[in-house]
Amino acid sequence: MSETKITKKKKHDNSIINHFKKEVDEGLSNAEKSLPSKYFYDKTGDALFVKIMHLPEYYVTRSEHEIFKTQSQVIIKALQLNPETYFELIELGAGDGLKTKELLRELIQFNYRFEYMPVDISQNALDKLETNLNHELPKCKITKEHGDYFEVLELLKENMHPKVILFLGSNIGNMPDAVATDFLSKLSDNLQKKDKLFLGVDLIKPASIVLPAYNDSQGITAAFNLNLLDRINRELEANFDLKFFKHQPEYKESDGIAKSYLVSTKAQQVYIARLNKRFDFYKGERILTEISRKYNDTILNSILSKTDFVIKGRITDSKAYFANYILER
Ligand code: AVJ
Repeated sequence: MSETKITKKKKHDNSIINHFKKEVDEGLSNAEKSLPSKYFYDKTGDALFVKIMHLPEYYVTRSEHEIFKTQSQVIIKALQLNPETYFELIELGAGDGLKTKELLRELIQFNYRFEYMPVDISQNALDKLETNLNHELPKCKITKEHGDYFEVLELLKENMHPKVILFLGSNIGNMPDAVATDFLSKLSDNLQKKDKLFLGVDLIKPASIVLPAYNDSQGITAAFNLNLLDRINRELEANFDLKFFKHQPEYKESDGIAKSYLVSTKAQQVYIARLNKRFDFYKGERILTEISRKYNDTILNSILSKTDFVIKGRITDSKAYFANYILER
């Protein structure tokens, strides 16, 4: 007998929550506590991230947006797109699609034949994006996919249409280099010879610029980080007292990795009902909640050397804060 749509959805939801439980349990049981940053993005987290993207200190989005706004024809040329050849434009972690819209507008204006496929971990963000695009760019054909980056790889094998993968916003920076290497290898294994990856990365620069981007004066990034504990409270029936955890960002230009922690400001115990477990925190103990790696050509090349991707081009903003690389396998 075939399953109903509702049973399927319930099963899907169950598997998401079980995954969440498992990863929270593992992360908080480690000697050095950590939580996966992908769980930032619930409804509250999405809204806070939209605020982050507009913060004066958060140069990341603005720099990449400038590239899309002022160099969309350069992008189209670099991707060797042809108006006659149908292609799929697949965006990993599409979010609100603000930057991509600049490119979509240009492609539609010049009658390129393509379908836009945004992928995101947040169903909420995807639904909003679809509504917005139907309104602003009604000619754009859009098919959304809900899931994390790895889940979506399989989808790429479904047909042989030429593909352009957008992986923007330095989202790859949330992965440790070994994970990024593994992910890019798997991605290239799922692509055909002439397919392209358009990869946006934040470039290594002084701490005086990077650190404020993760420690804004309005405390939005702090709220974004702390929302992770609140989400655990809500979804896993935990009792984290947010008063006693503090946002703590770190960045050294010499290692090029911004890190966000939540510090326990006193010795305390937290109970997570849905795990039926207690977790002890000593005063000053930290949970690593996010890494945001910054890159240069050397670092990127060392990652790519273990994959089938090669660099075909590089576009930067006027301040050279950010780079979009064109990669081909
Ligand atoms: C969306 C992962 C690129 O790491 O800069 C912003 C997320 N975290 N402020 C980043 C984020 C804190 C962002 N990425």
